[in-house]
Amino acid sequence: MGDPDLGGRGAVTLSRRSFLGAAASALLAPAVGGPDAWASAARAMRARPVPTPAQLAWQRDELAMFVHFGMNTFTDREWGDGTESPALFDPPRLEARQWARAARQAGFRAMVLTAKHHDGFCLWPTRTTSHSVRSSPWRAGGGDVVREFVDACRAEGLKPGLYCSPWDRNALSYGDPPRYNDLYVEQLTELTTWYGPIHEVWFDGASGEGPGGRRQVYDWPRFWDVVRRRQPGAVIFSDAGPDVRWVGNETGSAGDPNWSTVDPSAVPFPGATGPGVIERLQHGDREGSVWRPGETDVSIRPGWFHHASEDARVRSAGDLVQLYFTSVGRNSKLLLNVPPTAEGPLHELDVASLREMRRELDALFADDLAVGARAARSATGPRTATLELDLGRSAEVGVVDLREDIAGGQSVVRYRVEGRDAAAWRTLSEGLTIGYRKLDRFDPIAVRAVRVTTEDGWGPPRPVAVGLY
Ligand code: FUL
Repeated sequence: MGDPDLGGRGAVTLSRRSFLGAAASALLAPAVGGPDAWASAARAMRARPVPTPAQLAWQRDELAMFVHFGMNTFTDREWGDGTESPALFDPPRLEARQWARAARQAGFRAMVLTAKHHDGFCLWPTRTTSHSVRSSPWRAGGGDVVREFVDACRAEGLKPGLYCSPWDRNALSYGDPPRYNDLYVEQLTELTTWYGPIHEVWFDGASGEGPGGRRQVYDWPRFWDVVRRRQPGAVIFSDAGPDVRWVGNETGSAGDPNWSTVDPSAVPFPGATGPGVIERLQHGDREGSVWRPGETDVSIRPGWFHHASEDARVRSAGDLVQLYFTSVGRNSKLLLNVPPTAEGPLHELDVASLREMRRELDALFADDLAVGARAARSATGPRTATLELDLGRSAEVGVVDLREDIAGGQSVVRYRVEGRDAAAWRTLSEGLTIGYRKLDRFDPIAVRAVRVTTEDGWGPPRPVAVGLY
């Protein structure tokens, strides 16, 4: 669907702060403080949507690795047409543990594998079709990539997720809605029952015609119901959620602002088009009645699958860091695709970029200047507040890291960050909404004090944790 562009990453700083504990140095809270103020703030938020535990865990993971691997890896294509011979699938050195190790070492916490792409070739020994690894020469037809993938994820402490394309260019029943939907439900059932806990199920919005131009009408409620019943702890991704929404492009850039709340009627089903759809996916809806945070999927290369011809076009670490800022740093989660080669492993160039991205992010977020700062907070109105941080010395700041405790919902509607060295306050950054995390980058400037103002919010001001780098 798209053309890659910017990028992001991130996970390390998450554990460095807790909202109610250490963040005392940097909490923007009701001035009158105390349990009463907190309770009334919580009451005011109660009517607003909040994340489920699965959505919350999904967001806090910050980084997931997308793994596009399958028939296209061997045919050097992006979209197969379903006529490919299973004989082509034969990676000589497939080692899913290498994928997972590279992901973990780069700070990723989850992975999503294309168990089936649009060409219909199944990476697991499904009972629904012979168009699968079972008919391939790989491991003499006895292999199961999905099994090796989930085992590798778990061995490296990562959460496995699966993508199973609804669009299937191999299935003869595609375009005969009840028949194909039955087949697809069976495939989903296998994937969600054979492999233990799956944390995300990814429903792609791409779709085309079946044999003779027939159109397939998907039974989305039925598909989602299979996942809900078999994997109640998983989040379901699609343009229309229901748990996590597509962010509207594949360039690695979430909207700014980006609300995790949506109006569910704006994008009623995956693949819905029309005026305003992309805009809604990008930005969510400040007044939205449903919690459906955006996931930013983008590839480390121009294509989703590995092509040797693109080996010189792997994103640089700097690019990946930028992607982190435009996804995680805009209240989204980054799903970064890193495609294995036809040999089996990830390409060394991709792994090197990931490693360097991790190093740069660790260095960037190593020293939080807000830790130990003297904090003074005051509520300035029913929905406004300020937090002033006195750093006690002059320090160069180039990144402001703001976070709301989204377990209670997304509250801040408008904020401003100002800094002062000797002279008057000057604006460092400003924005509309914060959410899980908002990262603002600007030319580094020397400051002794920083002031964060919530200029508007839903109900009484709630805490905002501040990091300065
Ligand atoms: C798109 C697909 O058509 C691409 O091949 C890729 O899988 C991407 C993540 O989603 O809709």
